[in-house]
Amino acid sequence: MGAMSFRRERYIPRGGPDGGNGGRGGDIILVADEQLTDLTIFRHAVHHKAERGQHGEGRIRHGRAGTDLEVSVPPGTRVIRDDAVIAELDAVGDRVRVARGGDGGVGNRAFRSSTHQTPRETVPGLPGEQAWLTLELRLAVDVALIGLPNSGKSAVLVALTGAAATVAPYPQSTREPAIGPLTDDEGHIFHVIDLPGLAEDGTPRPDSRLGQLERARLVLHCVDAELPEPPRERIARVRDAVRDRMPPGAREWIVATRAFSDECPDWADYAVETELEDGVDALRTAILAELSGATV
Ligand SMILES: Nc1nc2c(ncn2[C@@H]2O[C@H](COP(=O)(O)OP(=O)(O)OP(=O)(O)O)[C@@H](O)[C@H]2O)c(=O)[nH]1
Ligand SMILES: [Mg+2]
Repeated sequence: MGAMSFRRERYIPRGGPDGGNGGRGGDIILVADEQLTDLTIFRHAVHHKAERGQHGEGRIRHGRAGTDLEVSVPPGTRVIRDDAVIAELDAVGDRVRVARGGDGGVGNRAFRSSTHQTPRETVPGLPGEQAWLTLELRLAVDVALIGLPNSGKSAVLVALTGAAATVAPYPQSTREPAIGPLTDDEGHIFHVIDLPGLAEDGTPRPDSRLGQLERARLVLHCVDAELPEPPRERIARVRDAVRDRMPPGAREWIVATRAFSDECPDWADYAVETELEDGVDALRTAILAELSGATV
């Protein structure tokens, strides 16, 4: 708030206008904090309010600005306002201002001029911005497994990472994405995600979570080497389905499943026989080399 005040001092019988300006209110800033891994704290603390600015006072004392309020969120948080994504805080330390503090008021001293010696005008401070935000935690994803139903995505995830995922001899056995970790020699953890969601004909199912693909740096496209239908046609079908969601710059490797590594088909980059654990170590080593190289 601005202040209205006139200077009153003993030997200055008619002091000039001296009301200072009010301080502006604090902003609300979201900060990606590595200590957090989920959004559960927001279940208990829904409302966040930054400090208000201090009032201006006489003797041209301007009010102090309100302190900004920093709210910690886990890295990977996506901020949505009015159905639009306004920010993604992916890296530790990423920050975004989500609400501005209101401007402080203007004190009467600001209105003085040669013809206007005793201004009584003040402008009150404005309220700060209020916003309802939707926070969505996007899982950390480095490697995504995609492919037609029953192509061995879950089997490859389990073989590579030891994740507890459902592997079953019928299509669409996996409904929810499953995640497993891969750790390199220096202790960096990479996340491999099994992304089900394509129907038999390669079109995305309505409940597909393929949007998670957007964050992958490496896509492992699993293709069953034993099926009679030409693999290149199946590959093209899956590529058509995910084309819009392929992250720019991500690499795609074709992984033939139910195939031995020393007989890798010419349409594939790698071949694995997950039941016999053949080719799995070589694939894991190649993935880590690709990802570790990319982080330097
Ligand atoms: N022998 C052998 N069996 C495999 C291999 N890969 C997958 N399978 C089997 O094929 C079946 C399907 O594998 P999943 O890993 O469940 O396939 P998926 O792509 O996850 O399938 P959905 O989740 O249904 O889309 C399971 O019975 C696996 O054990 C492989 O390399 N060798
Ligand atoms: Mg599966």
